[in-house]
Amino acid sequence: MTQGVRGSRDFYPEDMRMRNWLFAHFIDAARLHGFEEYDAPVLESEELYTRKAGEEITQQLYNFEDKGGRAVTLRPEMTPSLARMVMARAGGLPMPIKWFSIPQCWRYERTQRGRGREHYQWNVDIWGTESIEADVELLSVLVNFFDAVGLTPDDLVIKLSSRKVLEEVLGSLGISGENFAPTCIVIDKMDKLSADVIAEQLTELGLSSEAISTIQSTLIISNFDELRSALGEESAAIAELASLFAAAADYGISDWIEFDASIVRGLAYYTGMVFEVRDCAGELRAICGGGRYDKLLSTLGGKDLPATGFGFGDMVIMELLAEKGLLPELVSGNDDIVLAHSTELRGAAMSVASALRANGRSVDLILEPKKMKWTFKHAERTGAERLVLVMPNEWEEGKVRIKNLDSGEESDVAIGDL
Ligand code: 4HU
Repeated sequence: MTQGVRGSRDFYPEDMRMRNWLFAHFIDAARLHGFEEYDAPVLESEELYTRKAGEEITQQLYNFEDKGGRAVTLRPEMTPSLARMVMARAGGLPMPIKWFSIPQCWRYERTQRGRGREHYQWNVDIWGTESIEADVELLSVLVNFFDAVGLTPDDLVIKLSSRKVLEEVLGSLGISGENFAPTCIVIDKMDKLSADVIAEQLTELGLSSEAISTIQSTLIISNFDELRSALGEESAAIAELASLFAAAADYGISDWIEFDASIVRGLAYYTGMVFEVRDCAGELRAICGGGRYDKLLSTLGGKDLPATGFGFGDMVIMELLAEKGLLPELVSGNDDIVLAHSTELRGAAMSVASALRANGRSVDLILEPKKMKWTFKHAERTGAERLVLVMPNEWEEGKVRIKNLDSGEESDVAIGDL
């Protein structure tokens, strides 16, 4: 028996209806904020992801050698492809750019099996502006999406901080430069690994026990005023976060957002705002995450451009929506089902179907002899609006019998009036 590739999913029509429903909401929220869609190949050069900070995403590449000996990989995330596209047109793109995409991304994890190895990840990014308004615009896109699918601040929280918080704390301890990103990657794993293991990994990065305890006492701050006392009024991180919260208030989305110093995210390239969305019950993994990454292009050999964005996977959100009873009942929703009463009328049924289709109706023409009973069941199952019956006496008068499946009303309609 032929099986699909391990960890990959098939989408049957009922799955595809649900996926398209979700993606339509992704697309709507982005379009409502003036974002344009882009795409890139799922296969990329492995070197696009050679970052040495110890990120999970670069340790789990679904990579291989192609027939020309090139090291390639299925993309694990979209941001480097986007960076490559922006860099290739550097100077030629009118900034800022606001782009979104819903790429399939792949991972090949070395640890447990039976876990998903692909997902679709809605990506929304703004390039070319350092303004905090761009970061808040992204949060507005998210809130707009959550609103549209029926989620509220009782269900979800956007936990937010800035990498500059940790940068300032570590800077005051004399830690800066190349150890910063690896330190963030370790800190991101704090809710998965024990305090001992975290301390061990931070020690390996050269942090003193004093530094480690300072980090720990900073990360438990979940109140912005407390952070302000800890970092002081002169802090650039404080100024940035204060203007972010002020902008969020103007957007009317403050109820969704909570400061949390423990948010650092597990990607090496973040430089400013970082956030993730968690379910309030605390049962699920992060629903989405993102942040500002102003220095990514120089790591790829280009000239830096400020950028901010988020990635939003299709799996955890579907779990949450199912749990909250917010998934719709979807049917194929054809407009008309056309049935020939007998074999002699099959040609007539084809011409009726063509006439309806020419008028923009979606028509499911029954392709082989079927009983009325089967056809009614089929109509109900597929959620059709009308049943169009091609019957001998009516056809002779140039008419078809149309039954409205909602109201049960029946009428004979002239072919010319279809
Ligand atoms: C990730 C990347 C690619 C595929 C999957 Br499933 N997950 C990281 O969350």
